[in-house]
Parts: sequence; structure tokens; C-alpha cells
Amino acid sequence: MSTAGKVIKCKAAVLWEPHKPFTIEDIEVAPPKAHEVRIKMVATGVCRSDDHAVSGSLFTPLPAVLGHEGAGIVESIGEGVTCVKPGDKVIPLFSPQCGKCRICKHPESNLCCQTKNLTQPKGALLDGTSRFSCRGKPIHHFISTSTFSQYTVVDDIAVAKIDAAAPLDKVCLIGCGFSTGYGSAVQVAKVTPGSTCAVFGLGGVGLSVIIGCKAAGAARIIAVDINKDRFAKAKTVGATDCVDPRDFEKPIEEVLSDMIDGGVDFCFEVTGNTEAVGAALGSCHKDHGVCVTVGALASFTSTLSIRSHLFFSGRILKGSILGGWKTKEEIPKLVSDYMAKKFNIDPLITHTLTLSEANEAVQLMKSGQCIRCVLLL
Ligand code: PAD
Ligand code: ZN
Ligand code: ZN
Repeated sequence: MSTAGKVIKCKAAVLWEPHKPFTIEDIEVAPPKAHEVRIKMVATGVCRSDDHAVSGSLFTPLPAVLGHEGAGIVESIGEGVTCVKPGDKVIPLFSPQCGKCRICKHPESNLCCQTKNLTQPKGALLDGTSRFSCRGKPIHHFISTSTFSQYTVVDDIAVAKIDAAAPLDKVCLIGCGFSTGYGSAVQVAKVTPGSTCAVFGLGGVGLSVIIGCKAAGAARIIAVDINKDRFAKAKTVGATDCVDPRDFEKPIEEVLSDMIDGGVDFCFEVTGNTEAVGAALGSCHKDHGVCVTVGALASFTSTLSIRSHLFFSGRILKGSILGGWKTKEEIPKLVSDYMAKKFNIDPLITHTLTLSEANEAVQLMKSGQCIRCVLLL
């Protein structure tokens, strides 16, 4: 029997208060309104940004259904939706693409003017209301996606139709971690063949940066982390050297400068630690080094403290949201490239659990034991 037009009852992981575990709840998911899409979620990765939302450093109104790295199948569509139909495989987009605004029309940018849920989070769909409720209370959406639920509703500018043959328990990572890292290398930094790169932070996002640096033809890729357990996987995906800053008395930027004759061409901060931004920038070559910060900008509350002298002779510091991809157009292409084996995301997935184990997945991430944990919904 069709569920279109009806309220669906399903399970979701709800965060009621900051710093608390999720509660697995029975929630109601209302039908999509005009220009909205209801999705039966199949799989979702757990990203460090979800944990930043739990801790409050990435502000989002609560109670909410978190999760933003998912894949699923369209269950029903609201009036006026033409980009997807029921049965299509899709990835929700935490950075939407309206295709009409100044930013969408700019060749280099991807933070669409409709990305209000990221920049000024209201915890709602674009019409300002929620489709989720639980125990009689409305529950907020999270950055246009809310993938820690068996069903979610998104705006039609925040969903990308993908290859019908794509394995959703793998390509869910293309909704955030993989695309963010890979795009930070190939299109934000624009890593060049034969260049030298360093990547600070070897979680799912940092390892994806390494995959991107390798695909772009970097000659040397130095993986930097304070968790040595990450080094074996970094080598598997393309790192040529692995360095733990704690093994040295001198600052890591001096270590890398000695290793690579004055510093690397491209450096990436993918730690979420603001102090690592200065070290990453300082590890770039002073004349032409490009540093991309990916992790530190996920926090709304922190400020950067960087010696101004580091910019004296031309280093560049850039930010990167979702790897700079114009999501609606380019996320489906990344899925097709994965299907064509142009890169492999499978080594990033170290654990697969179920929605009822969402808290265990967060603990595995926080303890450094897992790279990406995928929840089956
Ligand atoms: P993760 O927690 O799995 O990995 C972070 C890694 O950094 C871990 O291996 C840590 O041991 C390591 N680390 C921490 N501090 C340091 C340090 N000082 N020096 C070296 N290594 C260190 O996170 P993740 O890979 O899921 O995400 C990384 C960050 O990127 C995180 O802050 C997340 O919120 C952010 C992010 N940003 C975007 C975006 O669009 N900008 C998208 C997705 C994730
Ligand atoms: Zn993420
Ligand atoms: Zn736009």
C-alpha cells in the first residue's frame, strides 16, 4: 500500500539536549509539501561534524534529527518536484544548489544563497517548518538533511539523483566525508602533478584528501596525525610518509620544512583543531604554498590565531565546504566515478552498525577506533 500523502511512523536517533546521547525514538514524518522530497533512508555515515553538533560547537536548534552523510530512495514527492521521482536513488545535500543565485552562477563557489541551514541554522526546511515530530513535539531538521532516520524530508534543491546501481551503504560517504576531502584536494587547492602535499588529520575526510592528492598526481603526500593507528590506512590510500608531531621536539612546520626543502606546495587541515591551522599554514612553502582548512571551520565558536608573518611572502589560506562541489550537478558525477572505479571509498568504511547503535558509532569515532562507521537504517 502506498505511503504517499500519509504520515509515516519510523525510527530515528533524536538528540534532545547537547552533550547527551541520542535516544532511538518512534517519530512521525509528515508528507512532503511543494518542492520537497520524502526519502526512505538506507544508509548514513557518521561524520565528526555530527559530533560537533552534539557538543554545540556547530550550532543547531534542538531537539533534532542529526546526520548529513546519507543515501536513500525517494518515497514520495511534493507538488512541483521535477528533479526526482519515487524509486530514484538519491543523496541529500547539506549544501544545496538552487542553480539560480549569484553563488550558484559563479564558477568557483558552492555555498548557494539557500544554504541558510548551514550559515544561520533554523533547524527547518526552507518554508521555516519541520516535517518531524516525536511524543507530540516538533523535532528540528539538521542542515537540510537529517539522515539518522528511516525517513527524512528535504527541499528539492537539497537532493541529488544518483546512479540506480550505486551501493547506498558505500556511496552515502559521497554525501559528505569523501566529497569534502577529495574535492578539497582536486578543486579547492587544485593540487598539481608532481607536487608535494601534507594532510593534517587522517579521519574519513583527511584520508579522502589523500585520495584526491594522489588522483591529482602529487609526488609526495605526507600524512600527519597524533593517532599512529591511522598511518597504515593512510599508506593504503596513497600517503608516501607518515608523521606524528609528538615524536619531535621542534614544531611540526619545521619538521615538514626540513623534509621538503622549505615546505610543501599544498597543505590541508582536516583535524577540527584550530591550532592545527597555523601549523598547516606554516608547513606550506612561504612563496607559493596553499593551505586549505577543512576541519576548523566546522566550529561556530572558535577563532583562529595565526602569526600574520606567515602571509608575508604569499602563502594562501582557503576554506572548503563540501570540497567546493556544486552539489546537485557534481555529487551524481562523483557517484558515477566511484562506479567506474576512478577512486575507491571502501577502505574508509571500517565499521557497519544499525541505527539503534548510533551512540556506539559516535563512541567508536571519538575513541579513534573507527574511520567511518556506516549505520544501516
Ligand atoms: P575525525 O575525527 O574522524 O578525524 C580527525 C583526525 O584528526 C583524527 O585522526 C585525529 O587524531 C586527528 N587530529 C586531531 N588533532 C590533531 C592535530 N593537532 N594534529 C594532527 N592530527 C590531529 O574527523 P573527520 O575526518 O570526520 O572530519 C575532520 C574534520 O572536518 C572535522 O572537524 C569535521 O567537522 C570537518 C568536516 N568539514 C566539512 C566541510 O565541508 N568543511 C565536511 C566534513 C567534515
Ligand atoms: Zn560531514
Ligand atoms: Zn544557489
